[in-house]
This record gives sequence, C-alpha cells and structure tokens, in this order.
Amino acid sequence: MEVKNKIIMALDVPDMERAIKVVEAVSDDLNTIKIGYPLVLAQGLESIGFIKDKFDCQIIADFKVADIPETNQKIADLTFQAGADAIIVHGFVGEDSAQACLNSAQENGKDIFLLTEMSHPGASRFIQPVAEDIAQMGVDIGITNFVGPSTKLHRLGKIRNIIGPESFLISPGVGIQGGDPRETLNFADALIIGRSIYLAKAPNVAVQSIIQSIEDYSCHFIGQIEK
Ligand code: OMP
Repeated sequence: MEVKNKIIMALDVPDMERAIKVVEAVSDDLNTIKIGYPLVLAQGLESIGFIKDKFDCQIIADFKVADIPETNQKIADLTFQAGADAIIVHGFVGEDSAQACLNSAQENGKDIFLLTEMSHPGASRFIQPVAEDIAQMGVDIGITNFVGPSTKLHRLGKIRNIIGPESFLISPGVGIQGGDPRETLNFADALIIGRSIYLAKAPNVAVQSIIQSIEDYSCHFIGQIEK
C-alpha cells in the first residue's frame, strides 16, 4: 500500500456532509483514508465504497476485528466486498482468528493490518505485556502490515525490531494523543492522524503543515532497540 505523504487520515466523523467536506479539503494531499465505526455505524457500511469512489482513494477499514475465526472471516469478507482495501484486525484473539482475516484478504486480493499494541494510557495494563508476542505471531503467519502506537516510541521500536525493516508499520496517536510525527517516523512508515486534521478550521492547512514538518523524514530505522 503506497501512502501518499506518509499520512493516513482517520475519518472519525459520523456526519456524512462533514466527512465529505473534510476529505474534499485534503484529497489533493492524501490518498489513504481510515474509516471506522463512527462513520459506518452512522452512515452504513456503504460509506466505505462511497468515499472510495468519490475521492478515488484507498480505504483502511478500522473495525479492530476480534472474534472467533468463523465470524472474523465473515466480517472481513463483508468489509472487503464493501470496497475496503484493508482491514485492521486485533491480534490478541489469537493466531486462528488473525489467520481467518488473512485468508479473507488473500481471497479478495486485499490487505490486513495487525494491531499489536494500542496508543491510549489504558493499553498498558492488558495489551502492552503481550504486544511483542502479537507482533511475532503476525510475522509467523506471514502478515506484513502492522499498527503500533506513536505515544510509546520505545514500544514502537520494539515492535519494529520484531516485524523487521521490510514490514509496513502505521502508527496512530500523533497530535492530540501526544505522539510526535517526526519521532514516530523513526520507526513507522506512515502516521494515522484524525482530530488534528478533521477538527482543524482548515483541514487542508493542517495537513500541509504536518507534511512540511515531516518532509524529508521517513522511516530510517536500522538498529535494534535494547530489550
Ligand atoms: P486521533 O487521536 O484523533 O488522531 O485518532 C487516532 C485514530 O487512530 C482513531 O481513529 C483511533 O481509533 C485510531 N487508533 C488509535 O488511536 N490508537 C490505537 O492504538 C489504534 C488505532 C487504530 O487502530 O487505528
């Protein structure tokens, strides 16, 4: 997946008119939009195909899929059939559940992103202690796209250590959650950014200023983060 300007916009906007205005404002600069529950629960699953066709962009469906394999497969199939190019899948539910989504992606010619560790403070209790194991499981079953937190750079570095330099790592938590875009790009290939863009008075100006701040900056991680 080629992410233009290393920014994926999280379109967590339940109102379709507003969502369209925001994407219109940034569509020259960005080619990848993440759509999750806020828009889909308010406007239906068809909002994925609608935004994709209207703006000719890539859509990552953020459904953080976390069920038994049989149900995961159905969720992933429906999401891909609705037009999503990729789906975000939780890893903590285990290998068979993640594998079911991977199978669906392969059958549909699409991608999955495995969520390893989360960016919010509460994630430190349950998911953080198993995050490296989740990343390793993803590698073992052949997943090449991952999500990891920009709010905990040392953790992000550990995840990069495990998935290796060739895997594609995208990172939320930049801006309002506290993550720094440039520092995050030491480890991640692209940033997921929501409120700093869609809550801005002028989302296009917000995007352009982030692009300027990360210009010439890309993932150049080559070393190992100490254990
Ligand atoms: P902002 O904090 O508004 O920039 O949005 C971040 C986006 O990334 C939201 O859509 C979150 O649901 C999502 N996200 C996280 O913030 N933290 C995570 O650990 C994982 C995700 C995600 O999977 O996208």
